[in-house]
Formats: sequence, C-alpha cells, structure tokens
Amino acid sequence: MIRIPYLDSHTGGEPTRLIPSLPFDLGTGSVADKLSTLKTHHDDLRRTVLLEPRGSDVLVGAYLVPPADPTCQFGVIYFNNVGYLGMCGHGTIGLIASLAYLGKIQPGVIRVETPVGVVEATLHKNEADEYPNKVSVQNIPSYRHLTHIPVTVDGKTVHGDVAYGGNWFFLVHDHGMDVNMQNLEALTDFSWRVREQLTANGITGANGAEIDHVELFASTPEADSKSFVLCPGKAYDRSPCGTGTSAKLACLYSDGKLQVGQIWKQQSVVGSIFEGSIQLDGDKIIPTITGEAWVMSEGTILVDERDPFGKGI
Ligand code: PYC
Repeated sequence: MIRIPYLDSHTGGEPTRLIPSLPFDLGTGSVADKLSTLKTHHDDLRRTVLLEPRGSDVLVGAYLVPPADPTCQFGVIYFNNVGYLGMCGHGTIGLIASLAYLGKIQPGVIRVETPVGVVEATLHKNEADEYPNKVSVQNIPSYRHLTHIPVTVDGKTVHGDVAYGGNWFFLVHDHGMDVNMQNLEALTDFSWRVREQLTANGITGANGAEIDHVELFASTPEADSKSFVLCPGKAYDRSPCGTGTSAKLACLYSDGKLQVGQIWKQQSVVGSIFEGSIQLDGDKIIPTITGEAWVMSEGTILVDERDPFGKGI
C-alpha cells in the first residue's frame, strides 16, 4: 500500500489539495525542471491524487517541492485533472494558509518558486487564535497580448482580449449571458466552444502558447466585476481565479481603467471576492491578489496496488 498525506483547503470555494511531500526525489534543478521530470516520469501521481474515484475534476493539486532559488522558502507545482498550471492564485492563497495551519510559517512575507517565476506571498496577521488565513500574492509580471479578437460560436460573434497572468486567458465581455449559478451549464458550454474556436483559428498567447482558460465578465452591485472562469479541464473556477484576475488587471491597466494603488474587486460566479491591485514593471504590471482560504480536510491517500482504479479513472 502506498500512503500519501494530503491537506485540503478552499479559497473562495475553489479547492486546493496540498501534497506536502512527494514519495520520490525530483533532483536539485529549478521548479520548472522538476515540473518537466514530473510530466515525463510521474504523471500517474497527478492522476492518483486528483482523478475520480478518489478526487474530482474540480480539485486543483499543489506539490510542495524544494526551491532552487535561494531567496525562496518553498517551491510549488500546481496541477489539475488534465495537466499542470504555470501559476495558480487561489492555490497560492490555499498553500500559504495551509502552511500556516501546519505551523510551518508565521505571518510575514514568504517567497515561493513556481515553474513560471517567483511569487511573493504575504500572510496577514490574524486577530483570532486560529491559524491566519488571509493572504496577498504578488504575482509574476502580467500583460495583455492581443486586443478585441473576434470569435464566432454558433453564428454569434464575441470579442476577447488575450492576456497572461501566469496562465493564458481569453477575456470576453460582449457574450450577453447571465453570469450566475443558475446558468452554469450554458456558461460552461459556451466558454468551451469559445476555447475550441481559439484553437481552430490559431489564436494563441505569445510564442504560440495555448490559451487554456476562458473568462466571461459581467457587472455586479457587489464588486467591480463578476466573472465565470472555465479551467483547462472543463471545470469552472469557484474562486475569482488569481491568475485570471491578474490577466483582467493587465487589460484594465492597458485600457487606462486602473491606476497603480487602486483596488479592484473581482467576484466569482459563486460570489467569493478577490481584491487586486497593481504595480508597474516596464510595460507589464505586477498584480497583487488578496483572498482568504480555509483548511477543510486532512488525511492520507491510500493506493492499493491491486486496485484497477487506484491511479484514477
Ligand atoms: O486562481 O489562478 C487561479 C486558478 C487557476 C486555475 C484555477 N484557479
């Protein structure tokens, strides 16, 4: 029997399953190198941790790995039901709150190496006795790559911006759909078809990068904006999506609609809110995303070698 300890949290409704130690060694390279070893040699662990019957398409996983960058305390690799993420905002908030729960960190600044760069998390002090769970994540430089790109789905043409916030996003405003929980099936279907059209029409991020997240925006009286975010494996993000909010902030800045130091409140389709703000880095922005995470389950994954579905369906 293989035993793998885990700790589950959620950030604004979006779960993160933290694997604090891997059952094998990934060498001494950068976190990007470790990701490439995982992809080539250990992808069955991703499937074991996340897929049914043990997990579900909604879960995002986080492997805690040693950083190569000497300025970082931790390294992390995020993964989902279909592969790996460059960065994950809700996941980093969940990771930091989970490390606080485990007693591994105190309030303050924690530098984390991801496959796409170093992010700086601030764990805020808590008034109560419980573990601190409010976290701000200073993300990697983010930017808009393409503006107002038309995409036609079933004869209806919508327009979207292509932007990077640690993952690649297509951000659509003129979809005309209700962004609410009663409309999840239609939102999922439409976003998926937008994504298919991006692929069919060769619309990509920089250097041909696949755009694997679609965001549909709407207005709300409870925040500056509300969004539905479809993730690469067809699950929707229950949180406002940290990397998606970073992409949104990059577009707002490029449009002259967001200034340095201004707070932007982004609400998810389930109602949770992240606060975002920006600093500048040349013609890119450095977004900071703030949210809260709650630990909700801890245990041990058991993999019985005889189980035909022990490594996922
Ligand atoms: O919060 O960045 C995020 C994220 C990406 C995919 C799911 N959540």
